[in-house]
Amino acid sequence: MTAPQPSAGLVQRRHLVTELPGPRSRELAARRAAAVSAGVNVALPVFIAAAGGGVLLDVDGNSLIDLGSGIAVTSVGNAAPAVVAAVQEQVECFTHTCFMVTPYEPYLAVCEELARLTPGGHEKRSALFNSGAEAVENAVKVARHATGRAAVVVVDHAYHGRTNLTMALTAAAMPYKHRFGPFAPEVYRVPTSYPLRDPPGMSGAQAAARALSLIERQVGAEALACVVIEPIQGEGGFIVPAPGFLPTIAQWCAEHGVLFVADEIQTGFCRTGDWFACEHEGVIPDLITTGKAIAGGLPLAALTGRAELMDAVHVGGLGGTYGGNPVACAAALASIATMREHDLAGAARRIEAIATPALAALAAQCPAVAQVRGRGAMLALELIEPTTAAPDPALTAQVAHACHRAGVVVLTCGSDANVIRLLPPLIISPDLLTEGLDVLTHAVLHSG
Ligand code: PLZ
Repeated sequence: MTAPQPSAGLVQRRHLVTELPGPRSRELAARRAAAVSAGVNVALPVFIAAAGGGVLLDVDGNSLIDLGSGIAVTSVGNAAPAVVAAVQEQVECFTHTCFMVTPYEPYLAVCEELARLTPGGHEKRSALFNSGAEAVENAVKVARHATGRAAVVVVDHAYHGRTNLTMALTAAAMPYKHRFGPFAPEVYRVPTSYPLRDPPGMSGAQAAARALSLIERQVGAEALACVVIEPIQGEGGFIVPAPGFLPTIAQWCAEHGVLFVADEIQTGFCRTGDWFACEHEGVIPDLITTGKAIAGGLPLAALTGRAELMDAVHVGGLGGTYGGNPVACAAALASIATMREHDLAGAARRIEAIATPALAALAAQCPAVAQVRGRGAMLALELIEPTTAAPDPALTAQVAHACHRAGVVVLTCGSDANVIRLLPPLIISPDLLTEGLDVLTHAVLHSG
């Protein structure tokens, strides 16, 4: 399978012409401080002028390797030619009508694709939104409406968004919840499966039993509308649950009339080597939220679910001014076509095949690397202080900064901010990926 061509004109290489951030970026950072809320953080204060394929070109002329995809969004590449063409074509026809006022076909076509691509052969319906958080909120609305129950269960290290309800679903106080309460009620949190930190040998089924016994004792199935869960946890640390954890939870949900909601906003659309991460263990969610990579960089998110649940909602109960904007839908159709035509799930598996041995070799040399984990092109290193095994957020920040200074964009994550995560565009060339991994390896070996 050939990779799609990155956008014309941007050479796919790392090339630094100034220190990072360069003078022009520093000027803009000063303007930023005077105009943008300090509450909006920036990982790397390098201002971007253009981007294409797997590189970011900054305002000083530096070309950086992108191993973050704008947090798992530009999986088809940045400014992917097919997305750019579809957006241009749509934007010249019309930019907005509001689907709730006068509808248009691209919205339908996206919902048809979601019905085809998401796990399970059952009849499905979708609704489109602007952001992942909005999709998750609507999943809870539908689950409560369809079941007539109020309680929602989430797990440790969960991340589901920054709106009031999704803050309640999100685990970490810092930075997401600190002094932003009170939070929505009827949200209950149980332990997840975290193989590195669970008792040695704990199976997925045992971790699920630990969670389910708490749910049964402290919530009760008859009060519970849904369990909301990321099949591989994103912001919380790229935590891959032990095999059996997700199927056991899903099975219990099915037996108790509780809806299993998969939040695949970060894992979905080929990132983990399948269209959706749930497929890896054959789990079929009742409701699934998607976003990020669905539209190749335009804001779009979706809630897809069993037809009888999604259609149970009263007419007018779901919606929003911009949800399923026609330009974002055109971008989504082009992104999905690109993923299908170029087998980007296979591309994610090939990225794993290149990156995992390199990261494992690094771990073998460096006792601070407690674990290499992830699946497909969603890979991570958890860093610890080797003598105490305590999480090492300071080392993690140093490693990320060293990569950034060298022109490689990596992100961090984890409830303890001690995980380096890799989310390269799925169309990244093997050479660029290998160069990025070399820079990361050097940064880990020379930090601390
Ligand atoms: N669910 C699983 O990963 C967004 C958040 C970045 P929105 N993750 C990146 C930040 O610090 O705000 C995310 C996710 C999962 C929901 C969301 C929320 O998606 O599009 O950011 O609202």
